[in-house]
Amino acid sequence: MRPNDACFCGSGRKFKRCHAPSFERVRAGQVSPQRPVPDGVELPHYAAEGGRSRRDVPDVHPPETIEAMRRTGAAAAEILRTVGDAIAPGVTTEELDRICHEACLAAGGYPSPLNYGEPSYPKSICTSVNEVICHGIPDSRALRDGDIVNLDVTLFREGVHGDTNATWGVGTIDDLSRRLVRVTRECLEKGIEAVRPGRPTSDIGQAIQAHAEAEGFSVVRAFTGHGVAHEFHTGLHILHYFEPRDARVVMEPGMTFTIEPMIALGAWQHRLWDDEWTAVTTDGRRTAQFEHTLVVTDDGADILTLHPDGRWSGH
Ligand code: EYF
Ligand code: CO
Ligand code: CO
Repeated sequence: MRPNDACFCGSGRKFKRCHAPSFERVRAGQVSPQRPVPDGVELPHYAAEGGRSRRDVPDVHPPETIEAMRRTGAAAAEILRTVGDAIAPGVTTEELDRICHEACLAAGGYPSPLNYGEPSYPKSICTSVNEVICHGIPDSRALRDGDIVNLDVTLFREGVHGDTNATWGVGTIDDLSRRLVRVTRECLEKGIEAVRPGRPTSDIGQAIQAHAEAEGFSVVRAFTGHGVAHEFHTGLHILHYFEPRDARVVMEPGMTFTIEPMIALGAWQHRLWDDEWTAVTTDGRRTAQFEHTLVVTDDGADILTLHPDGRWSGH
């Protein structure tokens, strides 16, 4: 399709003024030096030297831990909202990282992504634009009118992590991107509704996959929800598609984990950029994601990363 052709979507507008911008691939910008963390901040074990989470830890927690996670989760939700409020055309993802980093410290916590993993992640937030599925590294690229951007915030405070993310449109976005963002949020809602003690974790992926595919979208397979509490990631994996082998893992009251579906317009397969972190779709089409940290209750789930005003971030 050439720039002056009528757009394939039937809008009657020229391709260049309609869907062409959403076919442009995201290109990496410059990554600035790591931000300092002042003395006195409570650090997770990997903060100084990098490294992964300890996977072989319990996923069911006592009430004191759940209450700490509720406080940390609410603070993470407030930070996500604060950073999201700064989204606008022309704002760089590096500026969003600065806002997140400072907000985590101001809240008396540590931005969990900073120095996490092997090789260690260099920033305090993940910013994933358009076809970037997850783990986008903030850089000098400015957001553009029509982009979609996911912000993934995790706060470590009181010895526990609160992990939450949401997707926003930047300026005015096309109808298909708007529908992708809405359906992705609905996928997370349906995943949360499937949480029930005594039921297998595979119920969650089954509910999410059914909704995404009924809407003509696909579910990214390679990245999953995870157990979370004192460690950022435990050995518990929450798949966002149906996997019968997951029927062996049964949900219990006090169990804490994230659900974080990544839903794609086209192919669900991914590849990594040369930075070894940034995951993109193989066909370059867009994805969206929403995430909450949850606890299994006696009759369902509580969202631990709910904003104190009860509203979800993103739109
Ligand atoms: C290929 C990391 C990145 N991993 C997971 C390190 O659960 C998360 N978000 O909801 C999550 C966030 C981050 C993260 C931030 C940095 N990492 C590890 C392994 C592979 C990878 O990217
Ligand atoms: Co997250
Ligand atoms: Co997560």
